[in-house]
Amino acid sequence: MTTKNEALAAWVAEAAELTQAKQTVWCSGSDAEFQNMIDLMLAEGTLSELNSQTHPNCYLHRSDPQDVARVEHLTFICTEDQADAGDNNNWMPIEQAKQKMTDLYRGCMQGRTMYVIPYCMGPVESPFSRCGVEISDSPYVVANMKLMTRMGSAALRRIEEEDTFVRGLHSTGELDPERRFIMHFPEELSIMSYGSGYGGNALLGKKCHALRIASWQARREGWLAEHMLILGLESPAGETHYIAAAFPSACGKTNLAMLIPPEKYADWKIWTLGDDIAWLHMDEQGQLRAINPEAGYFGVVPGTNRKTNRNAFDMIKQNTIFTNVGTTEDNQPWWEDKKEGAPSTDWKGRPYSEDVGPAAHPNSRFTVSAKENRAYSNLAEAPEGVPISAIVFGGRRRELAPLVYQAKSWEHGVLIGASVASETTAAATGEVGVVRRDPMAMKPFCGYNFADYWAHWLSFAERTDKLPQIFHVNWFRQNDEGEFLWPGFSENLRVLQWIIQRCKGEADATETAIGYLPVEDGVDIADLNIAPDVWQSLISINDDQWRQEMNEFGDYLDSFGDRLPAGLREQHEQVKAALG
Ligand code: SAT
Ligand code: MN
Repeated sequence: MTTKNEALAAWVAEAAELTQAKQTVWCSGSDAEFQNMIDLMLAEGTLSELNSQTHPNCYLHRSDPQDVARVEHLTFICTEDQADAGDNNNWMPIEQAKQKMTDLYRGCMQGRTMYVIPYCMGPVESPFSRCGVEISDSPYVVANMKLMTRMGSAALRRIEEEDTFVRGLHSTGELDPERRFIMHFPEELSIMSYGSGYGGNALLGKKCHALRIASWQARREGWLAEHMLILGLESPAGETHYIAAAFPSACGKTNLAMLIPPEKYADWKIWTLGDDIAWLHMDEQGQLRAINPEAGYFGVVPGTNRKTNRNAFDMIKQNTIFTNVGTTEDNQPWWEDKKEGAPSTDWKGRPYSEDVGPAAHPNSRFTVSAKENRAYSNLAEAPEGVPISAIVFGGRRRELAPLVYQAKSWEHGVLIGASVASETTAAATGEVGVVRRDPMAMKPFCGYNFADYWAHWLSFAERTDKLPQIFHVNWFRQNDEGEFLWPGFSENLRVLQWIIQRCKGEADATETAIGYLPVEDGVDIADLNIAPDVWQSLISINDDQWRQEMNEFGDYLDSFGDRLPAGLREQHEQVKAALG
């Protein structure tokens, strides 16, 4: 196979010449091709089969131990003008970045196969979808892209019709952290990635395209590319409301998107549309609609069990690629908090021993097609997407942020989104557990200056009066002993119910300086055994702490200088004034 698109053919030829690949293979996206990749990796030893009785079609990939997470310090946005990338991104001049990457790519695929992977982010028939082509020398990337995107011939046909696509060149290189870069060139819709085989660094359709490049495209074209799950909440009466929620990596987006209601609410239902990325467009009626550009899940494995996420737990029992988990004696995958079985081998392939570290890497992952999820919404493939009633922001905060609060307006909601801060997780290399600013959970993923991004968010208020309500949640409050104050997981349904009631104007709330909070009996917790003082602390705010927070946040906003939109500054002033 090749292509009738000349620009694509020329770029592929150029890459083959530069990398000196032994051969070029165009990926069709067929099941047979997927199986070929699996067989190839099994033969190479980069993949091993797991217990086929308990886990049919499940495989384990052990990555290089130094290549287990996104590398934010090696990720760059390269634009003509540095200010367009903003202080929120690492920046390198375009020519310098290209030179660096060209030097790395030169001859890097000698003796190797170069795969050309056409893909479509979003349903192939959706006007909101966008296509790309990833060139990679990694069969692991081909197999994962097959599970994570609409990959192959149908995407190529669309590319040939549209004549526009995002170009991503990837090589695993030597996996040397000193020779690893993830470069983005939003002005020319291209990505260059070298030296890592890890998900967010190597599956270029995901964070590189669907967030960093897409956020740039979205600003130009008047839509939003966000780090959000999408779920549908169906009431016993059969009424479904759709919610998009942004949390930083490894803060429970997958768990929330697949939530199984607690027993008391067994007649409610959550439908998954997406667990990581949402593309939001305004329709002709001024309603914000969302599609999930992805077709699979690249989820955090540790912590997944029958109780925390039964749907995921069952989903990953077949047709799943595991990366960096441990194994049991009978070769089943094993991870911390699985609550079943016992590890015998750790993620590095060594005999498991508690004192050497966890069996599964804390950022070990499963890759699986969304179709394997029994809660997959039948609207997940709808070209027009689903109407969004509420946007929810959240982070991991031991203290400060209450369980849930609602913005007073869209503009105030943008401020709330911009003020998201969260404890860091194992999803990126670096220290874990330190609070950092992560506006809209997009700190690692916004492909341009945050100040311009907030202005873009604010601009939606001028275009429609039907915008979703905006909320903030925090499932992670702790007491001094480090115990969680809120049970989380299934019980989060109760908070979602309050959110939808608020959207419908059916629930009372307490107005505070930071937004509307639930009244004492606003969220049904009667059967949850939460002490009254604990509940009070979950649904109230500490003015002193918030004054300090708003001062610190103000300094952060100041760091964006003149580019900061006046509307955001105003919102900040208002909250500060209300706190007194
Ligand atoms: O590594 S990924 O970017 O694919 C997952 C995540 O960190 O959210
Ligand atoms: Mn993510």
